[in-house]
Amino acid sequence: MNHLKKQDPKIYQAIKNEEKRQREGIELIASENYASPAVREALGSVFTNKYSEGYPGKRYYGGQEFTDVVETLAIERAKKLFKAEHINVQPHSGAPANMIAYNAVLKPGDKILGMNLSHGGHLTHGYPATFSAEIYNFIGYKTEADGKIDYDKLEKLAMKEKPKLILAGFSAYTRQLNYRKFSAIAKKTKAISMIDIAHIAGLIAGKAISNPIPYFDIVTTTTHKTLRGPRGGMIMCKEKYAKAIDKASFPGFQGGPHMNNIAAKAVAFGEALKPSFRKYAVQIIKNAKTLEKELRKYGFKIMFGKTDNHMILIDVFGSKGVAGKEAETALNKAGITVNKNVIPDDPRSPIDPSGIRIGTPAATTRGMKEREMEIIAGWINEALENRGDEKMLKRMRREVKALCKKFPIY
Ligand code: DSN
Repeated sequence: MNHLKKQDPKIYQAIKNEEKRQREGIELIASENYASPAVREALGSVFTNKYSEGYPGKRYYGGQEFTDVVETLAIERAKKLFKAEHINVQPHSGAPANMIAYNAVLKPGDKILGMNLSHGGHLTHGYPATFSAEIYNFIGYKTEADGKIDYDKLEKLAMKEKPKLILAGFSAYTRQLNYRKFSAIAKKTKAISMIDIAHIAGLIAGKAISNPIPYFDIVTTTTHKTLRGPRGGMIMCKEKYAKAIDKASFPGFQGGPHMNNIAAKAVAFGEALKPSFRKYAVQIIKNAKTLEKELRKYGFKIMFGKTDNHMILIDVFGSKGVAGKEAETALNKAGITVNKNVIPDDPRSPIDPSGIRIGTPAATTRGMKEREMEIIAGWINEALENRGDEKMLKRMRREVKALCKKFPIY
């Protein structure tokens, strides 16, 4: 980064510091990962200079010979990975992808059945402070005490509310969804079925969990979580909705697609098609299950019963009397990054909730396995039990750094 170093030392230094932070700490934020050097090269390429409104073969501006190559490759590779009928790789990220999908098939005021945020849903699935919640009429469904979704209850709710769209998917839920049931309920109530697979896309691509795409009319995702690509979004759908989705993306919601990002998505999809990605996806879940088992031994209360995917939601307040924010801060001091998170019907405020959410995709990318998960669980327990002991947290930070050194990111 010689140019940057000379021209803008402040930004250069911040990047260097961030590199160090990532290198020396354990990343347990369930939605984060490390993109490969090849993905980052595509992201930093000259495609960032190009405007290319429209789609391959149908652009508004000239000079599209090579943008068409990368966008077509991204679509073809994603189709191989997910077996979708139609794919749009232009959404800038997950929230815009959801907005585009809603806009494609709904009118303002239409009803959407989505998962309640505190039960694992996402902001864009109906949280009152979002634009989508201003435009559409969201009804939330919840999980049961055993952590599962009661599909009979969901069906009754759908029959009563008659939503135009039934939305599956989550950002903090840890159990496997019954795609077939979602699809059957949508069919029975004549609703459009949609699933947001942002969190589990990499697990699906790596065949570590089953593929929901055949069961849903519309599927949205991000490309930077378990899928380990650049920050970005994507929409997959049945051919029936292809035109509406494309139109809602451009010109409906977005302007020029970020072609450097689309090139990087294509590279990431190429990586996910390799056999090694399957091993990676399987290991992510093995690591999450080991972490969960170990945390249980230390008396942590695991939400939703257990994990079937890459993340674990822990009620740290209920288990150890530590609020989510305090837990996040103590772990950060020890070099372990997590995020505070609401738990189902959290009695505390979203600003300082009862839980923390942890996930294994990033640690797995750097090669950590079950043995390291056992060590990390011990650290989490020690840091939270002794959260006021600055000396101990500092010592732990050194131990964390030493472990990280054995598992380089790049
Ligand atoms: N911020 C992402 C996550 O952490 O799950 C979702 O938007």
